[in-house]
Amino acid sequence: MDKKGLGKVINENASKFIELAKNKEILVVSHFDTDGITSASIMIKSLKKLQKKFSVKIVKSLDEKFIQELPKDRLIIFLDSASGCLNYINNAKLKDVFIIDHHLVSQEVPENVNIINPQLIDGQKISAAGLTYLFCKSFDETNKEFAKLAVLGMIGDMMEKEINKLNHNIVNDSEIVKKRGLLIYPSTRPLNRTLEYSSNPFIPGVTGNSDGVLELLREAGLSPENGNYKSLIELNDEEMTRLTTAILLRSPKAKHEGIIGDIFLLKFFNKLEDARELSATINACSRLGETGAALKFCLEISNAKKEAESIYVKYKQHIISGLKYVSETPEKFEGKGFVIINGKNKLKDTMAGTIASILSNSSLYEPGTIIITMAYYDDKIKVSARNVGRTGRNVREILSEIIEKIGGEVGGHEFAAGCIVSQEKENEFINSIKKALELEVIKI
Ligand SMILES: [Mn+2]
Repeated sequence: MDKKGLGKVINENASKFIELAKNKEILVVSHFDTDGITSASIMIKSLKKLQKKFSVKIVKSLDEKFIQELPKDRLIIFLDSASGCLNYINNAKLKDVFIIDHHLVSQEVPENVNIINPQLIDGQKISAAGLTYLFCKSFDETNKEFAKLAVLGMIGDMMEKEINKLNHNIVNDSEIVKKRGLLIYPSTRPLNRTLEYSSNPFIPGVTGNSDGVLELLREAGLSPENGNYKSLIELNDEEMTRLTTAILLRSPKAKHEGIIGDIFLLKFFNKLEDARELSATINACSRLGETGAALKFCLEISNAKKEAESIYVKYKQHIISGLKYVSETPEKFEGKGFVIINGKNKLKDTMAGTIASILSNSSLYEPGTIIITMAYYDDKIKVSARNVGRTGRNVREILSEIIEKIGGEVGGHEFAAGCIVSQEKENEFINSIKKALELEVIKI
């Protein structure tokens, strides 16, 4: 490939896409996470403006069968996906394919595939929603109005803490209001509610504990006015500092820099909302299998707000009860540098990974600690593994070695991986993982 800049690759692909779309129906395939859903929403809104005929599929992951069965007569555009499936696309004999993605490209790009992926260009960090936005803006400048969706995608993929020039320009296009402060969301709602449901960050003794919340607020010298607590964005500098100090006292391993940053506020359904909250709402809908609701919410279709919000409430309750279970269960083994929580049928399998992530982002454990959660589903066990602070041993490798011996499937990468084993192998798995994790410590 010759060395073209990302901007040029985007512009060239966009004109080619518009040309091919003249007499072909379009199929949009996108990933089910916040970045994928916002990418699809930007594309849907842009195609509607062009009065194009199209359909949309949202997927959790792509496999060979799915790609094999895609209609051959459509112009297919993959968003936030497909970079790892180039061989399948080649084998499926699809005609015109476009890919807008930022995941790793592991195979050669087939000739009929037009791909926009910074990994093939200059490695700039940008969400798929950001790329989709630039793509759609390149054929219609007025698509600038969708910049806020690109920002939600960026936040969904957790890229908002170090914003590079490319993303900075997208934020500027979006009319988003930035405010410096505590990164607890939603920053727009009464603090007592926000703190009670805060799982990112998880605050020991406060998250999921309404008495703990009131105690913390009292310590910070904050009291309700006319029965209501202020929201985070209504606090003055001094109140913000007092609250930050009170939270840091609860989580001694947390760092000041980690919990302070930019709060992003944007208009959604005509109300000023916290972008992190919107992103979490979209994520919750998808995680609970309601991708349609997630998409309608992003498209700001009336009724969709109520629906998405009620799914989100349910999701938060699952998280809080999962965290409660984890803190109380006797089925928890704490070794040196690792924790194994066996949720059996008490922890929902769809929440096991989320709970492991929350614990790994919390200040409950030292960086490098490995968190393993297990949950039953059907006759199998879903295992999730995370490293606290995204540092330390390669959990994917550790799981792979065990699975090789006892059978099952592994996925993920070095700091976030998972596997599936049969329930018959429960004890064998636990013994093997304990042995492997204890052994690793000795090696160091
Ligand atoms: Mn993504």
